[in-house]
Parts: sequence; C-alpha cells; structure tokens
Amino acid sequence: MNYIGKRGIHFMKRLNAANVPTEVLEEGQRRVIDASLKLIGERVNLKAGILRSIGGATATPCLIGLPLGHNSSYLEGPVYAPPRIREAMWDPSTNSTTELGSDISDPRVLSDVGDVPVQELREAGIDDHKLMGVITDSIKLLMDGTRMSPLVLGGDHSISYPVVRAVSEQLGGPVDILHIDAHPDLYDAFEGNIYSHAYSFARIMEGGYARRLLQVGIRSINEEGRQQAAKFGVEQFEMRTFARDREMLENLQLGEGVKGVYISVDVDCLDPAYAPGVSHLEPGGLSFRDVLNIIHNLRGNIVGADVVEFNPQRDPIDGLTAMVAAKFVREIASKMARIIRG
Ligand SMILES: [Mn+2]
Repeated sequence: MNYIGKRGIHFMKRLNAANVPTEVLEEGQRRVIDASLKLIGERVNLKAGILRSIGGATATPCLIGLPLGHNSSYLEGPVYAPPRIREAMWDPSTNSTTELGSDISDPRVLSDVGDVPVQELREAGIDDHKLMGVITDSIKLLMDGTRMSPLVLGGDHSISYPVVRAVSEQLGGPVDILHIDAHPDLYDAFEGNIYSHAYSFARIMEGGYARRLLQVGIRSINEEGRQQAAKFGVEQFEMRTFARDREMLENLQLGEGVKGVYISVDVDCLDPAYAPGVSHLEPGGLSFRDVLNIIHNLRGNIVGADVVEFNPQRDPIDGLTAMVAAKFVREIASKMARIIRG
C-alpha cells in the first residue's frame, strides 16, 4: 500500500492505509475511474451529437485538457495550464479567426469535452499506471465512433505517451510524429519514474506507436539522448543546424502509409524571449513564426496533437505565454479541421 502514499496527494498521504482494507480502496477507486470515464463519455456523446446534427464536418479537432504536472523533473506548474490556455483562446483582445482563415467559434472547426479530472483521480489515491490508463481510455472515447480527433491541452510532457498510445491503438497502427521541443524526452528511466516527462517518447517508440519520430528545436541533449535517438531511429533536427534544415522542415509531408500525423508541441521549443512561461528555460530556440511556418506548411492528415509544458506559474508578463500556447492550439485546430464547404 506504500505506493498510494507516494503517488496520492493530501488525503491519501495522511491516511494510515494499513487500517483500511484493500478492497475498500480498490472498489472506491474503481468507481471514481468509472465515473470519470462516464463524464468524458457523455461530453463526447453531446459534442459528437451536435456535430452530426450540424453536418458538414469530416474531421473536427476536440480539446481535452490534462491538468497533470507531477511527472515533471523540476516544476509542476503545467498542472494549471489547461484553463489558462482556454481563457487565452477566447480572449476578447483578439478575434476567433485563425491565420489560415477558419473560425474556431464554429463547432465544426473546434469542439471541447473539458478536462480529465486528473487531480481528483490522484486525490483518490489512484497510481500513475492506472491514471495513464484513464487518459488513454478517455482519448479513445473521444475518437470512438466520432469524427473528432484529440487536441490535447497539457500538462507536462508525460501525457504524450498515453495520448499517442490511444490514437495509435484506436486507429489500428502507428503514426508519424512531429515533435517540436528543446528536449528529446527520450531518457530510458529518468530519476526512476518511468512516466517522467523526460521519458515519454522512449515509451512511445518502445510501444511501436510511431513509425517516424521527427524532433525539431533540440538544443538540450546529452549522450544518452543521442544514443536513445540512434536506438529508436529518431530523426533529430537540432537548433545549431536549423538555418540549414529550415527549408526542408517548412515543406514536410508526413503520415503517408501510416495512420496519420501526430503533432506534439512543447512550448519550450520556443526561445524564452517568446515564451518565458515554461519550467525549463533554454536559450537559442525557435521563434513563434518558425514553428508556425513548419505547422502551416505541413502536408498530412493530422490525427491528434498536444500543446504541453506551459507553466502559468512562470508566466511573468501578464499572460504572454498563455497567448502563445493558445495560438499554437488555434492554428493546429485550423490545420486539423476538415469542413465540406458549400
Ligand atoms: Mn521540453
């Protein structure tokens, strides 16, 4: 029962679990998990029903928030990010039309099923293994029998593993991944936590969920990161050679012959000048426009995406990084949406 003490928060930490029968805890936790999935499932039913009624959409990205920060190696602020990103997405200082010309207030362009209650699940003492299972199951519910694809609001980067696993399993095969980040997140077992945010892409590759993994913006990598990349056949594009790689990266075509493309954007891919609200400040990064050019010009069927590692507790200039994360989400939504016009 010790793991509950380690992984749970507040209440479970104080609980003398030795006096509580295992059945009581496990039955209660099972019901909390069922209730969480039931709520996500009903939100999905509602939004998918609305989309069917309106008609005219063949693919609609759907927001799902994963307020999870405890798998960070450093700060846990990304737990607070999803509501701040939503707030910035609908900020009245800007309008709802993306640069690519779609209107995110059109439910065919963007839907939303709310957040998975990650902290409520943790408060019930549910361990990370089961929590990652709930995330995977929630994403599958979002995709099952709908024309919606997950557009995930992180959260630290550990969430990419259960999300990509869900997308790949639901679609029945691997995807290509465009991963934009200062870090490769390929460690074998960072600080012993197999679900660490520094480990997520190693788990994805081990699971066979990706055919190609392209990492762009890399500028904090050690020998283990390079060895792991070689082991998994990861294509790494480092910042020090970005000027040379730019033209190729702005003309990517991915996902052909597999189930599609998954995009994972770690906000710390950007130079801290553009996005100071992250846990790991790594100078020498991409500009916002660099990243947008890569995403806007990408050719391929985008079947899922996440924007992770925004840390509101480190956002010093009144919501700047929140707006940056929100604009990534808006522009990716615009790329994912498929509407029959006419
Ligand atoms: Mn990173």
